[in-house]
Amino acid sequence: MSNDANDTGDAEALVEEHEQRINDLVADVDDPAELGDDEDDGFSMQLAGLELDRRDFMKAGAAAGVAGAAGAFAGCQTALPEGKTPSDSGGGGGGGGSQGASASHGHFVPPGEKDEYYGFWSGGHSGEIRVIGIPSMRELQRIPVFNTEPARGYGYDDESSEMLEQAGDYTWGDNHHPNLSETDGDYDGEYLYVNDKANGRIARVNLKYFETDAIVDVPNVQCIHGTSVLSPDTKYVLGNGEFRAPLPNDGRDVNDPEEYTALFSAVDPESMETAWQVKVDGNLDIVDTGKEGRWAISSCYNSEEATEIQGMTRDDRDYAKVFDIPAIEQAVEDGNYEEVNGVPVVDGTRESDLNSGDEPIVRYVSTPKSPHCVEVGPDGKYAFIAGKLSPTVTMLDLDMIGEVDDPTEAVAGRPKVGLGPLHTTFDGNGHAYTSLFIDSQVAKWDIEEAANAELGSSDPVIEKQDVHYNPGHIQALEAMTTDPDGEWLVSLNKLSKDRFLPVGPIHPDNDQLIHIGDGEKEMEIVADHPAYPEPHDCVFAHRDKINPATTWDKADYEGEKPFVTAENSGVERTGDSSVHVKASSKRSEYGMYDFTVQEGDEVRMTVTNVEGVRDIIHGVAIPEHDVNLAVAPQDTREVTFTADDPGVYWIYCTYFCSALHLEMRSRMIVEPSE
Ligand code: K7E
Ligand code: CUA
Repeated sequence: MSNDANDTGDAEALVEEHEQRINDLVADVDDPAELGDDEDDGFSMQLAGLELDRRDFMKAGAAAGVAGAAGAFAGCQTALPEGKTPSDSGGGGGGGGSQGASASHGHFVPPGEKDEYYGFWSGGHSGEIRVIGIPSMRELQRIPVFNTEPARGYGYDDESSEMLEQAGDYTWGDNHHPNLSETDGDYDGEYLYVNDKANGRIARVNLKYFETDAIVDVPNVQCIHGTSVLSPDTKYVLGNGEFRAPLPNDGRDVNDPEEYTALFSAVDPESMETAWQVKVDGNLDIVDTGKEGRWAISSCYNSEEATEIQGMTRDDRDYAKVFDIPAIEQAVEDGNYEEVNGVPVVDGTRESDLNSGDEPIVRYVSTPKSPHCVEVGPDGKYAFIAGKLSPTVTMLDLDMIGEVDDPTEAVAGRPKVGLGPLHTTFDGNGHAYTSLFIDSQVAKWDIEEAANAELGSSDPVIEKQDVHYNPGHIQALEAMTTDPDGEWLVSLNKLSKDRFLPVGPIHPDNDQLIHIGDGEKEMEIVADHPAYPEPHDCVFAHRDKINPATTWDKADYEGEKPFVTAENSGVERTGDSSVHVKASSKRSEYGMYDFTVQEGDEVRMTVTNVEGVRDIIHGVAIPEHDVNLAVAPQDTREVTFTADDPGVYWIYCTYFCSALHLEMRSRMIVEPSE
């Protein structure tokens, strides 16, 4: 591509080429034979000769955004909610715009009032979890997970930096799928688990403190993509190792596709250790589980098992894989595994012994090529597998999957919903909502009607809502429980293009709040919400199910760290070149006005916030030593550093804690060694 921004010729050619590629892929898949016996549905012809309609502009717009020529299409694609003028949506952004639209569906939360739902957003390659109130869409908190975060001292105090170090010592992660722990199929408010696609890790966030408390670097996998807790009681946290690689991946066999494999991993939610893994054919993408603890369903692409990207979309079919969890546990118990890097690895490839009998540990269900997401509906009857390159969603009957000889007989429906279906969510009232990446729409459809209709029929589709632009995940209130709440749906749109004030070439995403009610009325977009790149998924829990602490509970760290008061503040020499500095903190002073150490000392510093009042945080910053703590009421934090340079250093508090906050200081004196 040319560097000249005005030279759009190349950009247009790129767009065209990109579009052509999508068309080829989509058209490839649309063999009506795969979609049932209804030869008259005619949609393969329709797709082969796509007319130039709105969705083409959407599609071109998506590609053009990538090619840097979005402006050329901007005028064609803004479909505003009824009754809205462009200035309504353009001027408001978050706050003002929200207020204006609230007249219709009360998502505006007045000052002093609270949201009804917690939303937990993955932060993508920012590595964090974001807590956003629903329906206001106000950002309430950020929970650092795979990243460091100065405002919370995360990655600066000893405990969190050691945790990050032990989990591979990477400086970032790419989290996509936040999952709340469950008891009896409902959120229990204890933990949130999230993947790191970039480095093959799974982390746990403690929801008492909204803080990451464990990270496991899952052995033998490069990348964990799909992640789900096993319903109904969080027996495991399951992770899809997406990328195929030789096992073990030690430099041998790099050119031997036969030796490449993908691994499905189960992590114990308490010990956060990898319990077992299953070797499978094809790549693993997204996973969800049935509601009864038996089935986990993963989407899979690259059944071709190509080691180069072109080969991965060669064939027309891929699979969904259905893991029989108790059968896998039995295989592990029977010793039917090979141990690799300390983890039992069970062979779940199609040809394996464990898959040859009547009760295979992994069932391979043929689907149209390159499916994307799997979501299981609230009643646990169907798994919904979005087609991505096929305009359909495949419904897999989980009551039947264990009963039939040929697992494709468990395909209960395959509605044609639109182009680029990626993710599906539920209102608990019999409707499914599927995001359409290419069409830039959300399609609402009737689940039972889809089960009764011919495969490939678009009759079950009730309504489509334009979104702005190109949605990935969509999520409705408590949609992953057995009892979704309906009312609100968020479409996590990858591109915002013209929806916000321009802020340079890297745009925010656009999370749109859509009113769905109980699903009986039309969908209505009520707010645009810019999102810092790049969230993928989110999960919503009613506020009654989450019970965060407002101050720390000393008992949670007793025996591990001291509780430092003004009385026991001071310096203690612990070795020839090591000291332990203990300091309390309260409004607005530390436990000592100064302390002295020797040049070259390793300083372990322990700071307790003795306040009993919520929201009074004290920070500890030591200039030129990279020291930064954030200590909440009743909490103790520790940091270890070396005092290398003689001199005087003013320690100060980083949280504005009182009128005398600026006076909250102490002095570290580093004496030169003789
Ligand atoms: Cu569709 Cu990683 Cu869930 Cu992104 S994945 S969109
Ligand atoms: Cu303590 Cu400011």
